[in-house]
Amino acid sequence: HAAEAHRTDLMTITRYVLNEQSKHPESRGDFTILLNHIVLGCKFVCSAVNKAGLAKLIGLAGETNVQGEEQKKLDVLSNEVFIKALVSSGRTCILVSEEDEEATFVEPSKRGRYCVVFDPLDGSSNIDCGVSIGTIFGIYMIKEGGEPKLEDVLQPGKNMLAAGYCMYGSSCTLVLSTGSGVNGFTLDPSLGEFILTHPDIKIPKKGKKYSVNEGNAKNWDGPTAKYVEKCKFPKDGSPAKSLRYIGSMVADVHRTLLYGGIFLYPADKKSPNGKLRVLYEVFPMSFLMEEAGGQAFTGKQRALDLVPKQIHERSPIFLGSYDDVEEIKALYAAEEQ
Ligand code: P6P
Repeated sequence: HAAEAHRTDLMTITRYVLNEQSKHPESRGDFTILLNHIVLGCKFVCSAVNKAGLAKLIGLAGETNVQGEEQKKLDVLSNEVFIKALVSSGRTCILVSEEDEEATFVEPSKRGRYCVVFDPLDGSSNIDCGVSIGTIFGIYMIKEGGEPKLEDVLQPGKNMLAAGYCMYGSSCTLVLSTGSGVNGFTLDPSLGEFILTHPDIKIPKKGKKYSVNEGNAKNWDGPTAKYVEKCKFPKDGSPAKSLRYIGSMVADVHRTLLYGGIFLYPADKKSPNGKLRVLYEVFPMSFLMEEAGGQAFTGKQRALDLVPKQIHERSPIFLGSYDDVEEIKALYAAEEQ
């Protein structure tokens, strides 16, 4: 009967969030409404990504985004969808998107207490070859009442109330944490609902895979070079780690979360702060890793302790299995001495 009950007692993401809300009797349901609008955005992008090949949505839009990268039509579409969904929720006051140079301050009549930072379609350079891509998001509460200010989105990642990603691949999987563990939901297209498929995800304490762009090896600093060398030629006779690198952060992080191991985007001589963006790549993934029992390190400090100064600033990042990140922390600490 348990299996039967499981099949008929569908735990959807909406029910899950409502359950979480019921733990906070004082809450007015705003957070639930906000998350429902994020979920709506993910469903729309999932459908657009799946049709992209057919609908000729791929291919360059001819514009370039603030990062100076060729903007593909799906980028433009996804960004617009999320901005509109978040504003229409009536629960947000500041939005930061990877696609927009400036933060969006929501008009007063539609304002709420939450700030959302997001990358609407991370890894989009992989769209044309069918590699999994994804939406990454993080949610802050505005610091104090009154006029929303840029400082409200320049908070350390540890102040996030929730973070998650939606991966558009062979299936559409939304991984979410609201601060009490990590849960994975898979879209059932026939229902149009995200169903709980990965309850209470915990990352293995140690993994057998490392994930880094080896093409940057000539520019790595000492500790990173030493760590990768150790992965390939372990001194203690343990087996070498396997290299798995997709080049799409959501896909690389999702595999690391489920199978264990470590994902690295280090600083290098060309880019002293690495490549990944603090607010909407490093923080949400670090939040999830810590909630799943892993950890996230910048080379200098715990990633979630970082206080950003600009909304598009970058940071090196090492995240994944607790013991694996511990090893690279020790190499950076030794470098300090
Ligand atoms: P590289 C994709 O463009 C992205 O922003 C992340 O999704 C991914 O982890 C990283 O860049 C890949 O960068 O330099 O290895 O191609």
